[in-house]
Amino acid sequence: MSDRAASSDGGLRAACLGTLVRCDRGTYTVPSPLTYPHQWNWDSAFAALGWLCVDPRRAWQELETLTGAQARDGLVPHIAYASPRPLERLAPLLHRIPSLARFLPALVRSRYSPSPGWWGWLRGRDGRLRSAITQPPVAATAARMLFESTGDELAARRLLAPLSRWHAFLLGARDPCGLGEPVLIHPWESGRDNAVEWDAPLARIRPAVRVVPRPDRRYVDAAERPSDDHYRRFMTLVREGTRRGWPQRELAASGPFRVLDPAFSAILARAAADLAWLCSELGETRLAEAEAERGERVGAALRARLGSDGLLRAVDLVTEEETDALSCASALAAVAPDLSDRAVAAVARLVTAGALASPVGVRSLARDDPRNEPRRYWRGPVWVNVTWLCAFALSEHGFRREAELLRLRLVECVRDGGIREYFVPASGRGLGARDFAWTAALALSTLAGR
Ligand code: 9WN
Repeated sequence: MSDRAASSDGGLRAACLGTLVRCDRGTYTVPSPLTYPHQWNWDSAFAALGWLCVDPRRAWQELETLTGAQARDGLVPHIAYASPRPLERLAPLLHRIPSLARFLPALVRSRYSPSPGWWGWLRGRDGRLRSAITQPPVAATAARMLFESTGDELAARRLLAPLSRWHAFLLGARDPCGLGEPVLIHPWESGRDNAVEWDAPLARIRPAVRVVPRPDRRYVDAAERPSDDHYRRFMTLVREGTRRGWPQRELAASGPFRVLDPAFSAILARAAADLAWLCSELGETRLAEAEAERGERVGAALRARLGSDGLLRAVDLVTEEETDALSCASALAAVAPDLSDRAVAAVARLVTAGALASPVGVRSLARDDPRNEPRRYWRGPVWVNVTWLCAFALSEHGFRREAELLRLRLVECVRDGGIREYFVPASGRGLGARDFAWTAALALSTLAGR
């Protein structure tokens, strides 16, 4: 399939389905076969919405597999690694023998960096190797959508406890000072790795890791990926966390990188409210109350720090300074259920006609920001999941016309730019990984009128 997906809706649907099938690993979906060969957290929630259009059983399975990788403390990891290949199976053993440990990079070289050893060979409930950080908790909202469409009580019930434990972790260990929002301890947790908001907090991290494996650049142009300087700091944070044994509460209270991300918080506020609804539909009153309380707590924290322009911004907790950047995080804040009309109207303007608007969807960074790089990852391009979440948020708040406009732009974007990872805002050219699962899944869902 060429990068240009298809000219008709039917053709586009078929192309998207083709991508989902190529990313399917039976019980979970990889974000992209070449660039991201494992299971990622929010990617799977979006993939589930794509599967819902063609195979609802497979959609539920996606979320169940995701929560299977949960850690004992409730964290659902940002990556659950695919079963190691035969040679890779030796890696945890070799790691213990110093003279052999140097052969490790050669064994795990070909797939993705960081490999599981960087995190200290951690395992989830289901035995899979996993990372030690999390990602935006979209899964409960996806579960609610699956339930509304399929009514499958058995499948929904299996997710209630793990999702609730994850939310409890985010507002427990990850909120040691009672701010009402989870503290993110690595830029990867935001899902917007090299966003400009993280430049200042990352600048304080002295890069202790000098040589970083970059298999990501085998398939994607270096100009479209985070820089080496970013990667040295990302990996330094990982190495340091592993050296300390990942004390989640301590890292959130006094670690070297600590931020509040309005996008992550808003997604959690919505997820908790959706899980409360699901629990109450299934008669789980105690869980429903706990989740409703969590959702309200995050919502109140967000409302309390709305800016004078009606928008929310990221906070660097080490300096207690708010970022000066206007990024898609401010737009994604509208995903929170209880925001004032004024706040939602500010977002609606911003994404349809303001600094984040483009003909192909919502920009990751304001058009006139001097740091804007239209080709570089989260520093300018349009991402389909962001446009989709903004459309969803606006429609939930009753801004139907604006939501519809974003949906039209999303479909045009994928039809013309291909099933790629992200897109140049002005031209719509598709960039980054090919055969990108959430682009396919969310285009399918939008075409289905969901
Ligand atoms: C690090 C898988 C993930 C997405 C993130 C996106 C990118 C990883 C990377 O890919 O991050 O987690 O290697 O760049 O930023 O949002 O979940 O698609």
